[in-house]
Amino acid sequence: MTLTAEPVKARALELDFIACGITDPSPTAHGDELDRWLARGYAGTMRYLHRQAGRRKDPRAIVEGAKAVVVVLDNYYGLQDGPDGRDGPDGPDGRDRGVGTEPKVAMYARGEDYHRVMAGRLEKLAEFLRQNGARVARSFADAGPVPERELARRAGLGWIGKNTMLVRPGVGSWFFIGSIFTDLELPADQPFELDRCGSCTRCLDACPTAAFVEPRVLDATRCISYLTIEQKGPIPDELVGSMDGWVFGCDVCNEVCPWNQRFASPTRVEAFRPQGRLRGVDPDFFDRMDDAEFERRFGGTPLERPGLAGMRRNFRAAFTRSTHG
Ligand code: B12
Ligand code: SF4
Ligand code: SF4
Repeated sequence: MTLTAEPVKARALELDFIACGITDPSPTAHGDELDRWLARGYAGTMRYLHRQAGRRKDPRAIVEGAKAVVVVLDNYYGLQDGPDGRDGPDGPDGRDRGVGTEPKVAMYARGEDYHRVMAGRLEKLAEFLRQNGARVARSFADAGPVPERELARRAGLGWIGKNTMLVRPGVGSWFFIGSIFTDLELPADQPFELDRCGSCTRCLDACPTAAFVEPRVLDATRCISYLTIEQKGPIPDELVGSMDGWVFGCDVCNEVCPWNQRFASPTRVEAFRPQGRLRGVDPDFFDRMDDAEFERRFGGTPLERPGLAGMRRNFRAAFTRSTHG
């Protein structure tokens, strides 16, 4: 059976993915960047990135027999919150109460766990491939050794912005990337080769912790997202005063991007709707809580990753003032 790209893309859109492109699993053109990045220690304690490097550079080693990779984008841009809306610091009245009063949670983590939300819909797309003759159709969403941004760029879905995000013309970058490795020989799209950032440097200038070493090179060990979610142990003293109220992830380099400011539109995926988990809480919220209560309230949510000790650490750092007064 021969399947063309069009029905696959149509099925992806039906499943509320906002875009779909196809590439092959051949070695990436940017393996050297990954090696340099790892060698300079920018991955910090994310040791899995070292272990996965070989497969990230040569995606043929990820799924045996795969001949094509179907890449999809999943918009998570907030439904009820406005462009500056957050779980904090804006109150229900929309008034910004300023840093130091309410915690900010990155937009991607405000709804249901995206791994689960994406997995179900990716599996439906994989099923469609199987119905059309695929013997191999394995899906990934932010789990596994897949160089997702690079494959998405190669599938024609956007360019790598100076903030390292995949940015899509007419869309911006508020989306997740998912992929399906299949043995179907689907025709590949043209890679996205243009750099649409031009002379803009807003993301580099706005980063609260100056985490960009140069355009497209992020020292993750300075990034608030890494410090609040991935890192074990204390947040370095030097950075504690720069957390700008963020207690889980950080959206600054996405928020300031003109492509997002101009084009972001609310997701159709209800499960990404913000749940306001930390709305209205005070700086001592986690200090008053024990493990059992944390598990009851935040088990199965993204906050489980840093855990109670991590969230206490994040709150202490986020509410330490530096330049904000
Ligand atoms: C580790 C990781 C992190 C780390 C490190 C981030 C980083 N920039 O490397 C931390 C914890 C800091 C992080 C933070 C965030 N992350 Co993250 N993260 C990942 C993960 C698991 C691996 C990324 C990785 O390999 N990094 C190492 C660098 C070297 O690789 P890379 O970023 O893929 O870069 C490649 C290309 O850029 C290319 N390249 C390099 N230079 C150049 C130059 C040119 C000209 C070109 C064309 C290509 C190119 O080569 C690189 C190596 O292959 C991916 C999922 C995945 N499996 O890929 C999600 C992922 C990148 N994260 C994602 C998100 C949403 C975020 C946050 C926005 C979450 C938040 N709000 O807190 C922030 C954004 C911070 C930022 N500016 O990157 C999304 C990004 C979606 C998108 N639109 O791009 C991903 C794809 C997860 C997903 N499935 O949706 N993340
Ligand atoms: S997520 Fe925040 S801290 Fe990390 S690079 Fe972007 S602006 Fe900087
Ligand atoms: S803020 Fe400017 S430089 Fe940064 S990714 Fe967006 S367009 Fe590119």
